[in-house]
Amino acid sequence: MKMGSRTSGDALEKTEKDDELGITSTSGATAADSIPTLAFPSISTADFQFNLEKASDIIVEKVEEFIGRIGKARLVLVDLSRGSKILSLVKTKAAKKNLDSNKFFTFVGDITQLHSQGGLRCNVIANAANWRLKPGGGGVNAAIFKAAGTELESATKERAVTLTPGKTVIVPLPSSSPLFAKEGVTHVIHVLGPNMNPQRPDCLKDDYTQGCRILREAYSSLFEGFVSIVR
Ligand code: AR6
Repeated sequence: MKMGSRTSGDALEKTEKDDELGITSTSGATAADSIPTLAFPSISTADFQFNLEKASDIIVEKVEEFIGRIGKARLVLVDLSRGSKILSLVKTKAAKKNLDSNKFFTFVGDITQLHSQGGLRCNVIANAANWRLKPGGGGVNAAIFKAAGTELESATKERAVTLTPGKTVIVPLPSSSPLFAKEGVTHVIHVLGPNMNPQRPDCLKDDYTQGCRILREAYSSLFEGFVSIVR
């Protein structure tokens, strides 16, 4: 199989160097490069230990709710490994609902290197943040702050200093940030999801009524934020 080509059994997943429109300009840029795209990790499902079945239901439900409002733009759920359980659950559930795979798909790669390593240009990326909006802590938060340099930290501080679960903050990335220069990321949207991990602040102690409500709120706010950027 040619790398990056779509396969029928894998219709909702794209891989490296995917040139889905098949149009390449003389500069090497593809038409897909200019499509506004939000890449987002699965909020709360690793360090925050949120149930994967429930999270995948919510991701698909929220994508379905917003897909009609994003025009030509795209939503892409990203995870690091091919064996990602959350990607496979979401892919299966999205296919069952016949969600348009040009507008929503899953992608295996590092969210901080989607363009340089994966050939997928995403102008907006989401971060699974912590409540203090600080670098470090592991997971995707540590990776994004590291890749974006100190520019993201200062730009974040100008917008907010803390976040409550279910809320987001949109941070325009200065063009001096390496993530802007190398990857073409113009905005980072920090999202604080519900926490089910007793070792982390605000643990919901297995209260999935609250947890699901907060995760829904988080995705609504994330997708609203993206809509406001692309509008
Ligand atoms: N690229 C793409 N996906 C990633 C990357 C990456 N570089 N790194 C991790 N993931 P997590 P949470 C996936 O734990 O559960 C932090 O310490 C990962 O496989 O980053 O919301 C913060 O400071 C998983 O699918 O976020 C918070 O305190 C998804 O990203 C806390 O963790 C989210 O995993 C937030 O926990």
